[in-house]
Amino acid sequence: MAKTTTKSAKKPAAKAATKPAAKAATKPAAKSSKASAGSAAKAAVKPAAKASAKSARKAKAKSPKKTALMLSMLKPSVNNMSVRVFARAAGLDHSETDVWGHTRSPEYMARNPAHLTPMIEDKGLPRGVLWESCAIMQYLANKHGLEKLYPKAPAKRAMIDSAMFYLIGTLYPYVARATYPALNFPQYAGEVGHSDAHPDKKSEAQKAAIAAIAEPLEVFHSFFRNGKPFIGGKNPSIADIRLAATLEFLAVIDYALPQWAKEYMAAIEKKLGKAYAEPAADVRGYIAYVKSQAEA
Ligand SMILES: N[C@@H](CCC(=O)N[C@@H](CS)C(=O)NCC(=O)O)C(=O)O
Repeated sequence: MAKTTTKSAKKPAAKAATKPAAKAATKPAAKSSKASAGSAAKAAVKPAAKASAKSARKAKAKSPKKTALMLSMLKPSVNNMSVRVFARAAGLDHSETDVWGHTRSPEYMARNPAHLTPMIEDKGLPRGVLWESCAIMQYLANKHGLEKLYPKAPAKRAMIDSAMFYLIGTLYPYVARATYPALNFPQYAGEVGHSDAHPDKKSEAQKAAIAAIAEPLEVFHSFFRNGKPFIGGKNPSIADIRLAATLEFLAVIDYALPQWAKEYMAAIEKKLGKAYAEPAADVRGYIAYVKSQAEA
C-alpha cells in the first residue's frame, strides 16, 4: 500500500495563506491511496525471492519503498496539485513537504535555483532534483513503467506530450493572468498585472485573458479528447490530470466552464477518487478562503 506523509516546513510564513487549505487536507493526505505501482512492485519481488540472489537484489532496488519519493510542494497551487494527484493515482510511496515561504531560502535555492515547486528529489537524477510538473510526471511514469497514465507507444505518447506542452505554453499563461490577481499570487514580470499600470489597465488585461481561455479549452475538447472520455482514452492520463487541476483555479473567478468541462472534471474525480479529491481539497480550500476574504 502506498503511503503519503505530509510534513510542513517550520516557518510561520507557511501559516497565513495555507491555513484553511492545510486544515482541509492534512488529515486525508496522511492516509494512503491504493498502490498500483506499489503492488506491482510487490508482485515483482515475490517470484524474485525464489530466483538468484542477484535478481532478487535487482527487483528490490526497483521497489518504490526503497526509493521513497520526496516532494516539495505548495498546497494552494494547481501545478503542485497535478503531481500530488499523479503520485497518489500511481500509488507511489512518497512524502510531501509544504515549503510555503521557503522556496527562496538559500537552502532551497542551492538545490533549485529556479525556486519552483513542485520539486522531487531522487538520487538517480543527475542534479538530484527535478522541477516542472509535467517533467516530473513523465519521469516518474517512465521510471515506474506506468503506461496506463503515460502510454509508451510513440504516437499515443506524442499526443499526451503535445496536450501538456500546449497547456503549459498557451492555456496556463491565460489562466494565470485571469486568476492570479484573485488568488493573491504575484504575476510574472512584464505582465500588466505586475506593473504599476492604472487598475483599469490591469482589469482590461485580466478580462482579455479570461476571454482568451475559451479557445484552447475547446481545443482540448474537440482535438485532444476527440469524442473520448479523456485525452488518454478510456482512462485519465498525466495530461488529463494536468488539465483538470489547471481548471480548478477558474473557480476563483467564477468562470463559467462549458458543460463538457464540468462533466470531464467530475469524471476524472470519479475515476481517480481520493487520489484526486485530497489534493483538490487543498486548492478548493484556498480558493474558498480567498473568496471569503474578498467578500469580507
Ligand atoms: N511550469 C511550472 C510552474 C511552477 C510554478 O509556477 N510554481 C510556483 C507555484 S504555482 C512556485 O513554486 N513558486 C514559488 C517561487 O517562485 O518562489 C510547473 O508546471 O511546475
